[in-house]
Amino acid sequence: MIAWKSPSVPALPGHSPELVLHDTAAGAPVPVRTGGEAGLYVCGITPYDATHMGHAATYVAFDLLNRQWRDAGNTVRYVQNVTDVDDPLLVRANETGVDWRELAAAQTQLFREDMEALGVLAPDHYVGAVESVEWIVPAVEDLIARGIAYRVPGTGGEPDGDVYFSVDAAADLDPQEPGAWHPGQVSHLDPAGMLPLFAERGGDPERPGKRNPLDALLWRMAREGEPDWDGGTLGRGRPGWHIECSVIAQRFLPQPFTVQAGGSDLIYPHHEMSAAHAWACTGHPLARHYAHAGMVGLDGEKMSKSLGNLVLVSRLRGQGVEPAAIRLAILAHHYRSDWFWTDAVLQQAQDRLSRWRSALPLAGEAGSQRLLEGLRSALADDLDAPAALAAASAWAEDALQAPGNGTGTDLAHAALDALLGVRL
Ligand code: 5CA
Ligand code: ZN
Repeated sequence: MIAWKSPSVPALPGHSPELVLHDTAAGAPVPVRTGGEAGLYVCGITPYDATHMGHAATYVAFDLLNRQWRDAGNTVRYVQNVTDVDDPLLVRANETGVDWRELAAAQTQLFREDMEALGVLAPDHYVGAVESVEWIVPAVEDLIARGIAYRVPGTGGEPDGDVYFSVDAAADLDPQEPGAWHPGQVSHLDPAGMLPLFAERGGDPERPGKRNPLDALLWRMAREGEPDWDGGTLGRGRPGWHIECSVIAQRFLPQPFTVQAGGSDLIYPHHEMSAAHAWACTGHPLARHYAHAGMVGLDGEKMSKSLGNLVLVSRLRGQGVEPAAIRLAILAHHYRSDWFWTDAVLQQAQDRLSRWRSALPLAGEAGSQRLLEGLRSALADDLDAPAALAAASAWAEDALQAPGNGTGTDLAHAALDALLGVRL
């Protein structure tokens, strides 16, 4: 699929230091060694409703990662998927009487417009689940042939032949190899901790015939009223969710690539299973590091399409809110923290933006150099956007109190644009 139009990124003098990033799998901040070539996969939307502030916060968070890497001199290869066929999308399409393809296309287009407005750098490969079916089928056939995946008989009117991934068989593959996947590698959960999350996040622990309740669906056989595709020896059907991201990442990125990212709701089972699938398919770890953004909520609950408590980026834009202010409101929170959207958060961001704008023409050379260094060191320290905003606000207050001659205006403008994605 086509992505969206990337904003230009101004060149800056010098480079950012090497990034230290909190790695969920390591459970600690770790130096991210890229060797000059970084690979990023950020899990994309399931396009059945418009982009809300939680999605926006996740994509802005990893946009900072992309920008930090580039400023540190890396070439970045960035891949994102669109889960353009999955249960929640089909349910919403049925409820509203809209064709699922039209729903997905319309919401994906709205997402593109939101990302472009927010100044998020576009992925190099933007790949739909539908487009990836032809790559998923041989991967699942191979897992069956090697005894890592198995078919489950139908019960209660379900068709025979849904294919599941055996987590136990995957865990037994070369367990001594460095980088071998083992259950809990990404999430650090034990089976008792996994079970409720698996059930809550699209899994089916109770499905009769599974070898382990935590085995994940790889291929769902065709059912009346659901779209299906040619599955070769699997039979007609559609892919499971985790294998979609795993196969797309395997196809468009080297293995292991640098960072697999998404919101913290994806740690288990999605990223745990994507990593397991990749290890089982190729004998290589999926990614070197796993990074997760906190959950944004509204009125005391996680913002989610299923709860319906949404602040939509497109609605705010429609009300005339400037996208740069939305971006600053997001950046006022550390990407790993959970936080709630409020009107006050947006007001603060708008005030901050206008303060920076008043300061810009007054900026002196030395102050803008300090700003650049402040932004760089904040971002290199686990993408600490609040610290970066504090550095920028200190820069603005200095310039307003002791106006310079504008010799730092261009540098400050470029630094805030390139590193924070905020164009004054
Ligand atoms: N299509 C899958 C990923 S393959 C999916 O989770 N889609 S989604 O539309 O539900 O979410 C898109 C991205 O936004 C994911 O990275 C998800 O982790 C993140 N996300 C969802 N809700 C929130 C929230 N309330 N706060 C922060 N991030 C969120
Ligand atoms: Zn994903």
